[in-house]
Amino acid sequence: MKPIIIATLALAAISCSGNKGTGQDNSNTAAADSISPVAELSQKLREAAANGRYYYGHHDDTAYGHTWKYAEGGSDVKAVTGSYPGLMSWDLGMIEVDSTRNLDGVPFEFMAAEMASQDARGGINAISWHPLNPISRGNSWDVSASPLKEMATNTAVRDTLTAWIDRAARFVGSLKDSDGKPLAVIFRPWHENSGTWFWWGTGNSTPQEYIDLWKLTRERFDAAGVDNVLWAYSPDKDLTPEAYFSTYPGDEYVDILGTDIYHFGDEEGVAEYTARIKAQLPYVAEEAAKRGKIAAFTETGLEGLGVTDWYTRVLAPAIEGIPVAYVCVWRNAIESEKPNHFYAPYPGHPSADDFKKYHDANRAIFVNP
Ligand code: BMA
Repeated sequence: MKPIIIATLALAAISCSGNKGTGQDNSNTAAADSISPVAELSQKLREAAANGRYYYGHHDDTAYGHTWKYAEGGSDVKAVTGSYPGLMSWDLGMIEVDSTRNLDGVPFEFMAAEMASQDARGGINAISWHPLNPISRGNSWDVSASPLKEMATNTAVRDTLTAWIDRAARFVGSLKDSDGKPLAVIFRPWHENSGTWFWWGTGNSTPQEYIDLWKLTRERFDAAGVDNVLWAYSPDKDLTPEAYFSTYPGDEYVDILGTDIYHFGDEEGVAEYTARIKAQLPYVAEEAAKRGKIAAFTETGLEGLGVTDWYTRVLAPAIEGIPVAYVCVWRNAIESEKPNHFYAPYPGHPSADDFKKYHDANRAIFVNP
């Protein structure tokens, strides 16, 4: 149940890429062997933010891209920049029903292997979860039933959720690095709960019901002995600090304070997106610092990158000076399935040159192949 708090940090002695690989930030690795994997992960994130840098993240980066699926060495980010993202994000949706593949078709076995590879190159892995609705069995966006309103009184709902959380815990707890040692990851369940679109979100649960879900999740992971996790809390945009913290499970349950804010509407949406970031991310970072936590921009992006210099002209200036440890954009779906659903450029896209500049500016952390 204890959050990871590192009281004193020997920042200079700890490398962003630990002792695991050939990431761009390799420096001194002497301290890395003596601490637990999760403490090492915490230190990597803290050191990045303390140095004015952050891990660049991309969801499902090596699973598929705009024009390919499961190709050895495949990554749209690498194809454009020469580097893998410093952070890779993955999703557990469908693990709750023992599926071998997640909701976007990614085999869990593949995912586990890719996480080990990402770790070996000095990178980081973060995991979200879009589970089914435990009452309707529709997807995460199915709000026709509100399980959290029933969790306290309906034992069937509670038992289902508990079993589902246990399956997630089993997978997360089983993750190993390339040496067979426990692999530390960021786990970000029940995200964007301030929005109304998920069954665990606003309108489908009270703040207390949501907090109880978090507590149940932590209790089950802890009971299963899963200790390779940094826990990330990530409500959505347009929140006052009071609203942000109204569903906060508590410092003893959370290691990373995050937020999800997307850019909508290409050029005409630039000002609104920037304003949303500047209204929320600074207080998230300040509160994280006060509480001894890590701050992160847990999800963002502009679908389809209709602003071709989005990375250097919109994202980079918007987050300048805000000490977040990572910034993660969402997935590049395969063109034949969702043609405009991509958040990182692919080779030949008009924003590819700008993304290379963003990579070369050396603020965002990528890792070498
Ligand atoms: C959404 C979209 C969906 C996807 C879901 C979970 O934002 O990308 O296509 O199924 O995330 O990854």
